[in-house]
Amino acid sequence: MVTKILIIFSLCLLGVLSQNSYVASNIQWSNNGLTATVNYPGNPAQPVVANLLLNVTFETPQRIRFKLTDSTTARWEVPDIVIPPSAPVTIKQAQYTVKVNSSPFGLTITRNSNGQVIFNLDPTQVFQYNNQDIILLNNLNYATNFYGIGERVTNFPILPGVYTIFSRDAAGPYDDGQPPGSNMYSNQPFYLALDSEGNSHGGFFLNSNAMDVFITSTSIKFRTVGGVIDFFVFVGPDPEDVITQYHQLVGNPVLIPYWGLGWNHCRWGYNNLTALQWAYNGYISNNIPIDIMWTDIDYMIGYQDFTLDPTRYPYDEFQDFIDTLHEAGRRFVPITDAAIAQTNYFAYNTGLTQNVYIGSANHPGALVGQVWPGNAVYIDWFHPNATGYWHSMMSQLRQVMEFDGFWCDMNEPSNFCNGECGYPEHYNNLPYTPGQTDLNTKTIDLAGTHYGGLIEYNVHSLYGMHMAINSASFFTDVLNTRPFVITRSSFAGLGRSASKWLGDNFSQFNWMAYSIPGVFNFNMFGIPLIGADICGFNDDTTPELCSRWFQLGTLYPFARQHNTKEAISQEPWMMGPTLLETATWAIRVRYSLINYYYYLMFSVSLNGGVVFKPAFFEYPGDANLQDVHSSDNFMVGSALIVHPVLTQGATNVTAYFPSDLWYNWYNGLPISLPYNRTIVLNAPLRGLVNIHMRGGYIIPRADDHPTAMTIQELRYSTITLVVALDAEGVASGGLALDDGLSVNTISSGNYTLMTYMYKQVSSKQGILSFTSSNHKYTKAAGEYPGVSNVVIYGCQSQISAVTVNGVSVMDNQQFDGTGNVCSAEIVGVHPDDITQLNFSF
Ligand code: MIG
Repeated sequence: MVTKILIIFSLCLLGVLSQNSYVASNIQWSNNGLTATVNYPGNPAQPVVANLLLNVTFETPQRIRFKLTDSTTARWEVPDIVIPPSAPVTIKQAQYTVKVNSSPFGLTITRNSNGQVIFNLDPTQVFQYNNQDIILLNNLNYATNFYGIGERVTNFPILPGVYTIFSRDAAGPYDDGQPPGSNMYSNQPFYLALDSEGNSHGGFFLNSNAMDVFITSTSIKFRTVGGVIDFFVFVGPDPEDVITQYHQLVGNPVLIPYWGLGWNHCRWGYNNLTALQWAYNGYISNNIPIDIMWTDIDYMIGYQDFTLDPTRYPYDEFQDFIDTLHEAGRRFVPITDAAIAQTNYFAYNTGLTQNVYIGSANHPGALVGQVWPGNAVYIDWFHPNATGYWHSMMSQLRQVMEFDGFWCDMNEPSNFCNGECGYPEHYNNLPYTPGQTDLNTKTIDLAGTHYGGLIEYNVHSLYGMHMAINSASFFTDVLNTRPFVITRSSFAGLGRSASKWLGDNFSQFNWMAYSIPGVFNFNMFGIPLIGADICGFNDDTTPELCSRWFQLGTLYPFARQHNTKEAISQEPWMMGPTLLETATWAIRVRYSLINYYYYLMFSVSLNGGVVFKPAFFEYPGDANLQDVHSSDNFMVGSALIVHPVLTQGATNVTAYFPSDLWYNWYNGLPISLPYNRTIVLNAPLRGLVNIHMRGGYIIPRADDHPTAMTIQELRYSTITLVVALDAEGVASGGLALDDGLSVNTISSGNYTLMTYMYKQVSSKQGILSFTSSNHKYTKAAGEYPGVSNVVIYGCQSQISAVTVNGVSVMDNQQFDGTGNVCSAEIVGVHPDDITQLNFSF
């Protein structure tokens, strides 16, 4: 009885506290939005921000922004993230409608095309605006799947629950006892929402403070400890629309160097140059392609940034090694940690002179934390000297170690103490604590002071992004080349400068499976060059897991093997013949697709969007893909679906195929009808991953993929156009040609975009046309020599002739009647001269 009363009493109390007591008045409409005052009348029981200003802007036809700020006192707002609209739109142009409820305050945003409410600040539900405890609820009232809200190891969609956003050096589940879904390195307060019919919309909460996100089957709620409410809603209505609308706001992904799509090798624990050379030579002697060699913190003197240990990595020999890589068209990437060792050496001393460190009340010049080198200090990226300092450190390092890309680690920023080592913590007694974990855990003092009066409490989660952006600008501004910068921590907007990997994972099958939602999410966040440590980082891998991970991971946009120093060797030749063969084939499959990957990366840099995606992006109305089969498969672009093996001991895979025509990528054999069902496919461990090509697409396959040792060589390879026919006998695809390195390729237009279109005109006749939407790139000698073969999947009879302007250009043909695959060898035409190939059957 007593308990019952207590429960009822506390429910009432909760009800009172969670009521929306704000009232909107003075609503002023303009052509491009509205403003209103939103006040808390009377005497609040707790300290609230009583006088708010609401500002709603129709930013683009598909994007609306609403902001709630304190009308009396300025509060912290995240700078320099979003790209403003060129000009706001009028109510007539907008594809949404906004309504404000006065008392209690409420706000709804509706998608005009179908009348669906896509944001509902519900006047009957909680709304709170306290100094360190702001609650914003989007109460949709209909069944919705939510995706995004990073960074965490997560299911896809996110299961109902509470999810924290605050940069943390933690590997998620099984690390320091945290459950799946706990907060990790990055801050990505963006979600994609999908109803059961596939209508999608999105939301982005531009706020850098620690927050919890509460997800139910019909709502999403944000609870943050600071900043303002600055919220963007995207109307969709398809998932890919939502993502391009979001990328328009935070920036399209940076165009990475061509070589960055190559195969990467890394491990922690190559303690000297001999060990690193051993790894490289292992690739060469086993005839395994290798593009990019990495070094972990092993190269430094006592883990001090920007130093190179001359005993273990002798300067001259090391530079010879890097020269060898460069001469073969390969690249080299070193790690750099976020904190500078507090030791009497050039990097620390220069930073002190230039005043670029985060300060604290205890140590005004430089707040002290502890990481690998012992005591360490942290860069204040808001200080006007920070960029110059960082660039000059990178230049000095590059004089002894000619790197091509940069790896930014520990930039949450990580600290082995909680707060400033040896001093009391701050902000560890908040009215509300996201994640119910002391926010100082494994990071620097949240009272840390930054240039311009900023405090670490507000800017903590921006550190990693700033480190990566300042590293990227060294490549663009100092070296005048495209950035290949891989960071662990990120914030929204990172992708327009830099890229990311998923951080420390474990050598376990479930971690391999979780990498797929991870790669999906970062594609949505605008960071398409993303991947997980292949074979697993922590713990010992097995030949089986490592082989399966190669089959999957070589198809991540960013494909890198990495390993902790504690674990057994997992280089492709170190675990027996199954791994050796499977790994080599897997890399070569990637090579066969390199033109396709580059085209996709180029396209998203131009237009926004995703490269590696859930199949529901292509089939939003297919309930099976939203649910059971949301992440046991993935698509690369629109043309390929992949069904990797994700469980131990399996030798086949239950593959779901959405409604379309599908052909085996390797040999063109069709998947038999009907679709919209699962089919059991063979999936041998010592073999190739199941990739199927969708009818309606053309992929330019690199001919030299079985022999090339670098992707650089594939720039000089002829291509086979693989044409997969849809039910109408039509297919199309593209190719992006550029120098692969220049910074201003897109702005200067110095590229060529080829489009291939095939049409089966009749059973006797087909036309393959070549057009280019931009034909500006002048190829270097021997580059992209053109089409050697055309292969048609879904072909009804053999090709009898291929002609250009009536002249035969066919040298050879083949037809496989069981598989309906026909092919023709093309001779005597230069790709730049052809506009059309005519096929006779
Ligand atoms: O505290 O540099 O995520 O990839 O090998 C560990 C050593 C520091 C964490 C990175 C990992 C890297 C490791 N680093």
